[in-house]
Amino acid sequence: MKRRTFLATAAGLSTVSLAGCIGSSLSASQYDVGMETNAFRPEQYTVEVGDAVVWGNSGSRPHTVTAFQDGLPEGASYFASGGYDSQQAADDAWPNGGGIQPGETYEHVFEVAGTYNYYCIPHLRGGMVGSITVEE
Ligand SMILES: [Cu+2]
Repeated sequence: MKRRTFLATAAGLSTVSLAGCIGSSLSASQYDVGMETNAFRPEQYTVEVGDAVVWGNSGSRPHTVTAFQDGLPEGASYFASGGYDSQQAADDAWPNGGGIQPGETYEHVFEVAGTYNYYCIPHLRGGMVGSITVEE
């Protein structure tokens, strides 16, 4: 019993010290598109059909990857961090769901060619938008 308590406390302490670090522990090799203050970097990214894109929160605040439903390529499936199947559902869930925390990643595999526009729910007004181009 005592040991469990000690371990739980130690885990709590290490979480606090990590949160105190500047930035996240992600390295640029762990993701394709970074998420920083009010920006996806790079804002435009190109892959081929069947490729996965990995977004990584390299900043210090939670972000989302949320597709704009309008203009999705025909036959493409909707995508959003948190796994929502519509833009409305993703918007409704925020801020209780869909967040990608600093140091976390989100991945989506693109099966249909075309251009996909997406945004970050809390930072849309700050201009945090991006696009993925999927080539045949
Ligand atoms: Cu954001």
